[in-house]
Amino acid sequence: MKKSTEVITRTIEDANMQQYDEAVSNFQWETVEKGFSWYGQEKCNIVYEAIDRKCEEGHAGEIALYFCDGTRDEQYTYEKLQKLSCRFARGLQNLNVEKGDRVFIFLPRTPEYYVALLGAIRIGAIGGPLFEAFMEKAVKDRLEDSDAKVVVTTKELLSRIPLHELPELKHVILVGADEADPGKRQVTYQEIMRQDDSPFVELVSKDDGMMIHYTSGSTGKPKGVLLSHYAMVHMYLSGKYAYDLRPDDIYWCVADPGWITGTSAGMWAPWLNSTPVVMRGGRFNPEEWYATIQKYKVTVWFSAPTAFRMLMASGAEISKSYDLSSLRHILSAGEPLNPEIIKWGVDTFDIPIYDNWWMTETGSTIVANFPALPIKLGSMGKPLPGIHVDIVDHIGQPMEPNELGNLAIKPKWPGMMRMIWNNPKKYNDYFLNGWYISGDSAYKDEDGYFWFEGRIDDVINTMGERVGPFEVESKLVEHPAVAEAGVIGVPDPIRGEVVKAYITLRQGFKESDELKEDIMNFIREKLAAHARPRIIEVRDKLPKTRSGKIMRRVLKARELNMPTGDVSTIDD
Ligand code: 6R9
Repeated sequence: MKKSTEVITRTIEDANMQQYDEAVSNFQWETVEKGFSWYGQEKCNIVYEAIDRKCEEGHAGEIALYFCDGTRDEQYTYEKLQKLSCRFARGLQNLNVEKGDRVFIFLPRTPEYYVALLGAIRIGAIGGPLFEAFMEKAVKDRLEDSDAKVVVTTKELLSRIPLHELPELKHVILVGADEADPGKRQVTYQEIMRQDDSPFVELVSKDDGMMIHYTSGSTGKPKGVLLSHYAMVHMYLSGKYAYDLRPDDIYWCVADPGWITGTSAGMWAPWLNSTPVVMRGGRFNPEEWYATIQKYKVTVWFSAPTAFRMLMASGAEISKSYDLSSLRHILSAGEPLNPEIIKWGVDTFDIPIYDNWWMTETGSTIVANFPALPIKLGSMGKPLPGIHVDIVDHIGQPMEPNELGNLAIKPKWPGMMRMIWNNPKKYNDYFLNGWYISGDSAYKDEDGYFWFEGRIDDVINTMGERVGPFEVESKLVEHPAVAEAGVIGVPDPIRGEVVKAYITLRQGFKESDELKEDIMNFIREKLAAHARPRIIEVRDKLPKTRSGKIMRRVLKARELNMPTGDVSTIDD
């Protein structure tokens, strides 16, 4: 185990949480609940707490959202977000959208994304955030599995929604379009927004569904992870303790709202903490990223190791030509944060980068390097107060310090998923002997710090995004040249891992660079750009179990020159 012994002891002065041990020992979720207006009552709504309450408590005119994308440059107060989302909510009601219905958002990173999500959740509907880069198959799987009633999208993205295969999808709301074709179940955003903007909100039960985020496992289709309104308690606390957010901060979380980090850490945590949010459209670009920090005087910046590595690779010259002195601290999540990146962070910005470990299923941060703690470089930190995390073995028994095992969490914590949509079996598979099993292997040292080791299953983490190998394999074999496919993640210095596909070819096809290129593009165009294999290796045959299942474990072991382990079930 590559255990770094380096420690950064400097902490944030006046951090929201000053003493970690004290916060843990005195902790009660009820104390956190008392800060919410619904305390002691059964009904609530996260949109009311995040937006409306700010308006009622005298902050209506304060900026909640700054947005720029090169063409638009806009600011939204809490009041403006309230009014816009009330209009949208009424527009949905006019379409007979009801509490519990699934409303999906398939838009580029723009303020309309948030308006639609807030509007849907405002009436008790379940918001389904989708990533703009998803292609037809990925979109269809998600809309179909969730029986989505509405999708909010643009004309450009429309071609990726196979309407004829989605009979339950009743309405397509088109943002930025002048007209819509009712015969194709379309209605324009303007039409939807032609409503009264007076404040209203549907209160729902704390356990009612709030958002459904799809995420990849190692087998089968993507899983619809349902979070409840009660997750707000957790998101608020992560914002306060782990992200150390305050009302006078300017906070920029670069994650797309199509991923959990973009919603939970990107909008709910800051707004629940009255912290204004920066949203930037467009793609990664070092100059523009640094320019964004300079332009808005960003104080807290949340990004991911892949992005830090790309910035690091772009060189110190670029970073030096911008004024980045507004930054108080930086946050990271999604993949292992290497010690080199933290050191680069200290060199470049003169502040630490704080790691956060969590998953779509956990709703919000679970383990973090809190500003109140010394950072052990390479470690993910310690559990959020109020959450019991441990390392357990294969039968769910807690292990000794420094023993490698399953990173596990004691249910239920407030942000915990409430179900896997339509799939109680997949949901139950997460639990063992009273523990939630994360699928990550890790160990805990004698000081209670957690250290990440790897995934236990075959899930690939490329650029901080989860890619299910099965999804890619299923799409690969739809290509006319591909007979069989096995997909694994292989280490990459910038992206963490990249997708590598082993394939066998159908009769009549010959291996060539053009063919490989064509197969890569096929995945990019049909599934998603981030799922595209960057390496394709053609084989005569693939290692399989006798039941015909391709053994990714064997492919991976060969790739990494590691022992292949138990191959007793291999075919030949
Ligand atoms: C928030 C998010 C979850 C998986 C998780 C783990 C990996 C997340 C990490 C990390 C090492 C960290 N992961 N944070 N690995 N260090 N700080 O990323 O959710 O997309 O569901 O991915 O990402 O493997 O199991 P999600």
